[in-house]
Amino acid sequence: MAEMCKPKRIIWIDGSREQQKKLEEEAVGTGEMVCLNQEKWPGCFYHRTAVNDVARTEHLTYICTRHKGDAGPNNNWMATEEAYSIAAGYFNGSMRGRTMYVVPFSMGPIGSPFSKIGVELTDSIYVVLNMLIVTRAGSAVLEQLGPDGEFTRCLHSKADLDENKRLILHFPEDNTIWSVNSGYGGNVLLGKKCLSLRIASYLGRQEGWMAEHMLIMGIENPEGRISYIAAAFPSACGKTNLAMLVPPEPFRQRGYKVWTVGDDIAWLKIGSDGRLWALNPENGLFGVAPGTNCHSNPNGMASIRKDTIFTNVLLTANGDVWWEQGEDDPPAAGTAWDGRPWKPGLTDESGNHLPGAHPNSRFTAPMANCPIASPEWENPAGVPLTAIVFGGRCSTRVPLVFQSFDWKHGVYVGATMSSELTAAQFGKLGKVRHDPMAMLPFCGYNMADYFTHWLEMGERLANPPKIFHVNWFRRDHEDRFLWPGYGENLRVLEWILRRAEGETGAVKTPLGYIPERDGLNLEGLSVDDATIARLFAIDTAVWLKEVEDHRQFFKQFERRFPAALFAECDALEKRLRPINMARDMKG
Ligand code: SAT
Ligand code: MN
Repeated sequence: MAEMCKPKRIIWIDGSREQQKKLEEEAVGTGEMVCLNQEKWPGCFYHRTAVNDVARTEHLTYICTRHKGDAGPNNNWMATEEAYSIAAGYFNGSMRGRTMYVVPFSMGPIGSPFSKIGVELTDSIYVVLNMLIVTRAGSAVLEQLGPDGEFTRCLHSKADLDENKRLILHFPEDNTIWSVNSGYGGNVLLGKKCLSLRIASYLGRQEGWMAEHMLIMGIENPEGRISYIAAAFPSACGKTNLAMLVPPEPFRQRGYKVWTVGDDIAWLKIGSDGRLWALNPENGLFGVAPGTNCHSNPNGMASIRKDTIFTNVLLTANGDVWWEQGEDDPPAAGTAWDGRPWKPGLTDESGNHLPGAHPNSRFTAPMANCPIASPEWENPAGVPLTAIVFGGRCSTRVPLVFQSFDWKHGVYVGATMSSELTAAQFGKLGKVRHDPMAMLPFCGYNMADYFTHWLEMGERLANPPKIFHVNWFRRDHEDRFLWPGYGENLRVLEWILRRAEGETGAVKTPLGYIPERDGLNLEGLSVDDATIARLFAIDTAVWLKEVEDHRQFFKQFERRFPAALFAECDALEKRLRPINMARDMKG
């Protein structure tokens, strides 16, 4: 690789604080990072990416396999040899005059049977400093690897940051990732989405486990029993906030507590007890800054108080950072995410508001900073799941919460998830797209085979978690959210746990089970009956159209697609037909 990239020198990352400090100083020296006001932000730094490089570029992200069918219609595909050869052209001499850093890292606690090792070669000091936070990196990983252990080969070069030559390539058959001409998190911190989701999902299918785009949290009830939930939502739909939720007052008083295990990725394995166990392979948080404040996520705010890297937020002359819907009023002046001078109220030629922080600006913080990090978050065995929750951002159709009838139906509910696009991916904001299990951009193989794998996992689970769907984002006619969200979401999670543990009844609807009247604990919350009715309303005509849309979506996978999920379409359609509905309601 060094021969191809031609770096000036090579540095091995040992994971020591001394080396990290030296790299921080060097990055500040070259201007790649800015040292923030150390009184207010101890150990914190700032970085700005190129203006054309601020979110994952899904259209430049490829799964490279010998056969196109193995990547599936859910992925961009390139033939293995062609991909290597095009990218080699871009990598050729790309590190000239630069340092190549060798970053050995472990996803999952070093030595855990769950964990996977990778080695990332990169010419970006920013990548190194981020990897030191979001993964466990350094010499201890090499020791664990031994002389002939298997690892994911990760190569990254900023090259010229030329977006016309940007490629994020995954070679699952070779356990290899090549990323070139980008400097943005999800494209370049190769342990994260590239390894822990795309490559890991592929390995998981071969090895009988699953890699999922899920947060993991523990909920402790007043008796001190902790139950764990994993929840899949697309990027920028509130996974970090939910994972760190603060219980609403009446719950807090009764002794409810939340414990964060992970905020983005879960690796799921079947335990010897027949339950599904979840591990967070990451070591840090890579969260969206805008909207993060002491109301939306006080534990998130506490997590970024020190030793954090801020990317593409607003920077002030005195080393402070700011973002929209953050904690404080905007500063009188600063430098915006795109490097331009900024002041409050700034607009472009057409009068559009110009934000100081990019909507997808991020913080990178050690998980250990999180005040409610679960004592189990580094348990090499993971935590046992009571429930899996799917969710998306849907303004209209989808009820606040429903439970699937069984595992198979739950897989259908996950497979038919859709969500409105957010700033985390290039594309039109608000456009609705199918995003099965929130894995559309992250499944490293044909999703037809992925659904089959989900179904097979269910068959192997003697005690499967129950599967639910939530939607915090339903709106009224005036476009206002019907549900208050944030901490109040615990009310829904608490119902989910009671339901999963068989402690409460439910009402059967065509979509699944919903809470009985007074089933949700709404103590101390002023949501009227009419609002609750709207939150749970199911428009049959709309859902009948929706089933047809599910079928069309499934059809693109052709013959590889599992028939069991088409059967679920038929079953849902049948339940939605009025005559069946009347009978179901009675029975
Ligand atoms: O892809 S990132 O890891 O940069 C963030 C996300 O989209 O979830
Ligand atoms: Mn994510």
